[in-house]
Amino acid sequence: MSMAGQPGRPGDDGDGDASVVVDTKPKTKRPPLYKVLLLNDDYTPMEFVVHVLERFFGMTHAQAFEIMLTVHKKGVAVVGVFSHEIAETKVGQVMDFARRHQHPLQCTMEKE
Ligand code: TYC
Repeated sequence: MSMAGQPGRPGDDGDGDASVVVDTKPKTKRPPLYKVLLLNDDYTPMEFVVHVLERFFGMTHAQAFEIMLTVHKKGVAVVGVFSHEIAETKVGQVMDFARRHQHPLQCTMEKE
């Protein structure tokens, strides 16, 4: 008995010609985003953290102070979300700046 005219599998329109045109969606994927996190410690001065947030994350003084306080109270906060390359650059800038000023401030990134 012929199976023509009885579609079942994806791409099989049942006309018996074994069509392979299945995937018509453009499969472009958005690049993953990364959260940049600032960690609390007992030694880095609050004003230094505020300055870091203004300087490297474009925050106003008020925004920077608020985020700094969140980190101080909660232990960690997301300070921005970026592409992998930009996130890596920000983390590097913060870590380098903190090291040059001999503060133990830690900045990391994680996939969103
Ligand atoms: N806890 C620090 C202090 O009391 C301030 C601080 C805030 C440090 C945020 C790091 O990411 C940080 N001086």
